[in-house]
Amino acid sequence: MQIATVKHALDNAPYCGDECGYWEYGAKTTLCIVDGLGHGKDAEIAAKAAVNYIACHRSESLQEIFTGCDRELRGTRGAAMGIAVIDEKKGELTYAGIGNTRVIVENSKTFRLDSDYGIIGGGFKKLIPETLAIGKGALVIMFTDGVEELVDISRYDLISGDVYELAEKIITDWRIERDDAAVMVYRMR
Ligand SMILES: [Mn+2]
Repeated sequence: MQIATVKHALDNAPYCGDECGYWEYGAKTTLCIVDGLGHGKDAEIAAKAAVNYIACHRSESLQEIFTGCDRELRGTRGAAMGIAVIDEKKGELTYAGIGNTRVIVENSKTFRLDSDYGIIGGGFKKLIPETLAIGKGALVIMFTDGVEELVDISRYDLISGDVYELAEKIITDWRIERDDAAVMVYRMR
């Protein structure tokens, strides 16, 4: 697999409230993107706590991870969070999210998957993971609301372009000037 993450803090601040994480183990890869509410140091504390929690609990189900992370982040600013689990052997991606982090899956067709309402650290009512079949060369692009929701990726070289260059282009062309921003791009081998 290829993977790239790019972050941009509002006003080039030393803290960034957006955070990404990824872990590969066997044929499975877990990707996460987290947006600590607002921006600045307290947003960064919440986002890092969420990524640390996922790192320690990634073998659990998405339901368990989201429930546990929600508990873990009580007392912080709270966060929006999206997690994609990719099983390369089965050719399957399962996504769940709470709040306004976003995911686009490009696999000859373009899919935008939905997140559910709520705040990690502030509670959520329901979490409905979605599973998609994906194949060789599939792209998964996850981003926070510091990037335009309707980002048009059709203008980029999605087949053979470098994932880091693609992440850079997306954040450069579609970043919103009033928030932190983060983009993660994954390409299946
Ligand atoms: Mn944000």
